[in-house]
Amino acid sequence: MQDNKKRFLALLEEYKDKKIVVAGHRNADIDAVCSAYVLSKRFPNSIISFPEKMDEGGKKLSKKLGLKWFKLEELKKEEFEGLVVVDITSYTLLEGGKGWNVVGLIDHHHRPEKNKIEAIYEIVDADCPSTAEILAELIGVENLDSDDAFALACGFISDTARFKNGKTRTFELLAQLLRKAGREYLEVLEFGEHEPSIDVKLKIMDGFKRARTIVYSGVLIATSVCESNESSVSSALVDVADAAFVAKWVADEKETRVSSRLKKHLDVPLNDIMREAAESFGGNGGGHPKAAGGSAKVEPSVMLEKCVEIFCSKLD
Ligand SMILES: [Mn+2]
Repeated sequence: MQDNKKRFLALLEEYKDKKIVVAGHRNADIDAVCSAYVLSKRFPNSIISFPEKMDEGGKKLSKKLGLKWFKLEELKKEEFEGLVVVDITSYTLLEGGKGWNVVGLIDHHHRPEKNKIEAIYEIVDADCPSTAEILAELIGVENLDSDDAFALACGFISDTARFKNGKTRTFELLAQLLRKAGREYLEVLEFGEHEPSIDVKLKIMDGFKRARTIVYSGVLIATSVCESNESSVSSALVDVADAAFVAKWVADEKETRVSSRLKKHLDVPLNDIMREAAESFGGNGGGHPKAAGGSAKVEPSVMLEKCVEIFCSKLD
């Protein structure tokens, strides 16, 4: 963290007054939104940008914060000194970021081999449950205003999946953030954990109906195929199963995307499994040990079979 702090201060020092863009990943989630919001306030001449659209939780929080953002595809990189990216480590979820001068990267994902975003100041802590927590630590809760503290607390709740993971430090910082925000936990929970719409809930129920199960070595694995909301289906399935792999066919790209989740008691790194599965078909994969994803240009059933095969091989 010390080195990260040094790099963060150097980034601030060099770019504080420059015209920069703070950007998060495609389908920006609560952690990406709160991180971009709080970081952008440290750079008074910055604007916030995301590629395409946000996810539902990200949308709700950004509305609450009154966050203004631009589509990355619509910005002209020549008009800015550079890009600072948050909550993202590879270009897979930031295609439009290619060719930009990336001056900073603040993130909590494992650095991938392929498609890696390289920045002048790289501030990465793959052991940290959220980018929000990295920022709370780097900026210091005492230097945040109540809106910043509220926003980051939402990121803590969201990226720990309501504290399914987290460290002692996570809880210490969260208590400080709540105090600083002047809010009760339940008020923050409303924005930190987005209640899915009926539509999404129906998709989740559908995912359960189509689920197939495998018991291997005492571990219950569930797979399913859905038309959308694969990460919500995957998260819901793993409330019951020990591991879930949910595939979606993306017709435009002629590829399968898989979202996977793992129960806390299992110590098999899903990000490695997803990377291996996707790369075996020439695709990309990665993420976190308990929540990961991957995509490759093969049929959903083929990709799911590969994920399960690799997963089971790690259980032996
Ligand atoms: Mn995150």
